[in-house]
Amino acid sequence: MATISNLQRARAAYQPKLPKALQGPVKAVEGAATQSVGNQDEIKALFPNTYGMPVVEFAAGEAKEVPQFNVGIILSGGQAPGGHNVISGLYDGVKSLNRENKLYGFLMGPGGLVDHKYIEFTDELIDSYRNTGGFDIIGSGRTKLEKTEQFEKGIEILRELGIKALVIIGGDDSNTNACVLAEYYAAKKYGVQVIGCPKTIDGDLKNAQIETSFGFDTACKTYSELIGNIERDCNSARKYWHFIKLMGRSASHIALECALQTQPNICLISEEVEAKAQSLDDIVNYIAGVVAERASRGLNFGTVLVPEGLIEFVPAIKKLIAELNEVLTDPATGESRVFASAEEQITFVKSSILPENLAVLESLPADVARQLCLDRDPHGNVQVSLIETEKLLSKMVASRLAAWKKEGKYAGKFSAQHHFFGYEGRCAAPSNYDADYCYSLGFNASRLIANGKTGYMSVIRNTTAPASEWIAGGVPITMMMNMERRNGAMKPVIRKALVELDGAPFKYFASKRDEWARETAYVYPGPIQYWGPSEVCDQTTKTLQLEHE
Ligand code: FBP
Repeated sequence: MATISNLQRARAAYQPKLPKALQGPVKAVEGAATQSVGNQDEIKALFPNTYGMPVVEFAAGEAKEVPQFNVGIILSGGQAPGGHNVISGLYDGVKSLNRENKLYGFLMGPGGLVDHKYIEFTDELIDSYRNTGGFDIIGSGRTKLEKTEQFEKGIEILRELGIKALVIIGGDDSNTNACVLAEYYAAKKYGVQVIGCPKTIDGDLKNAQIETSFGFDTACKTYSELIGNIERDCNSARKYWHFIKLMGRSASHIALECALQTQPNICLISEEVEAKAQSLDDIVNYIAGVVAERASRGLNFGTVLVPEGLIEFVPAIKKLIAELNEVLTDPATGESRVFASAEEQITFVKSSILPENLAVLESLPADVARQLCLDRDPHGNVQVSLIETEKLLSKMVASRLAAWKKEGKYAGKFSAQHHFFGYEGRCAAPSNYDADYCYSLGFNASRLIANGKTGYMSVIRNTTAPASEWIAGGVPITMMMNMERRNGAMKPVIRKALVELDGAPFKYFASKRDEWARETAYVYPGPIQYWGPSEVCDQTTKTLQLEHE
């Protein structure tokens, strides 16, 4: 057990705010029947028991006696600030309905359910994790919960512990699996409800019903603090170009939000690269052009933000990755093919893909090509966080500038520093926004459970308003689904939200970026503040503010 810091001790006393509707007894107000966002017939056929359910909103209701029940919770996937507050909110919510209710946590992710590894939460344990970052209270994992055998192993322990409902905290893939599990248990009439909760620092689990995934706010503020510090160093020494890669897997929400907060010289947006069908060469020319223009005015320094997933969005590389995903999946089992060695896997890949994709693969630096051919996460995603795009780009920019120098087009100095911010922000102590939002999501889940809901995501909306005006309720997960090709087959999945090029956050950025490239217009946001003026402590992300304007 780590020693408790003074900040953690002081922060433990913070009582997260709840929406007004959740401050007393609630009644569920149900809307009309819903439809999935795409492929309605297929999704309906796959989810006959959980399709079409209404959106639910909680309003003040009458106090009712609720029979004793137990709940289980799982943290799934990458860490995101606020996970402990979802658990403490759920714990307080469940206990407020009946002090005898119990909350169990399955250890190290969905695998804990399958392997029957769990703990029971106590007041003491919960109190020592309130308003802290991390997922270490029970740990997290990326085991995919998708097979009948796993669901059956799960029901054994759920029955043994008398668990009536399971809350799964995860991103789009984990919530998709939560929905499949809800459907399975409903079809089998096992009497166990499943509720999802929107987590991911990536910010890509959002739609008409979900304003933001939790953790995005704190992670972006943490990265922006670091970027601001680098910008200030950069503007003090005036001798380096800093290439900063930011996590976010596919979507560029984190890079965009950090750009809005810190006003760097360059921020690449993967979705724009794809929409404009840009090649790596186009991107390198753009960066080198900005470097050369600033150099012509004696400014041999700057900052470049690079979204983690960039490489996947360069159309030629995207085609290559799509084919790699196909050939690396065994069509008989739908699982990843198994090879005796990495070399055998690479040889197999090279002999199986189309000549034009092989040419793209071979044009990439050897380490990047190798990375693309090898590791996948359990959901079949390329592990983009392992690809050093920031170094790849700066190397290519350096050689472009050297060529321009020979041609007499450039006479500056180019010296690069590299950074990758990802893990630095995922376990930060939650901002006031995430502390309140997560606590509310967890507390709200207890009300969805008490109202007998299954296959729902816990949802809190209107979060740019003061917390008391937030709207609490639930949305059927099937409503967010469509069919997409995954690992060589069509699968029902929650649609991932990428940066919208006609959305307000990107449009604002696009209107400013030329000025930010030329001028040194840096903003230094400083560290997250927990106490002090509201305009310093309680601001939501710029993304959310612009989306709500
Ligand atoms: P989740 O979507 O599971 O929340 O994870 C997000 C993320 O942090 C990505 O930004 C990153 O690409 C990935 O996890 C890294 O995964 P790992 O923790 O397994 O290295």
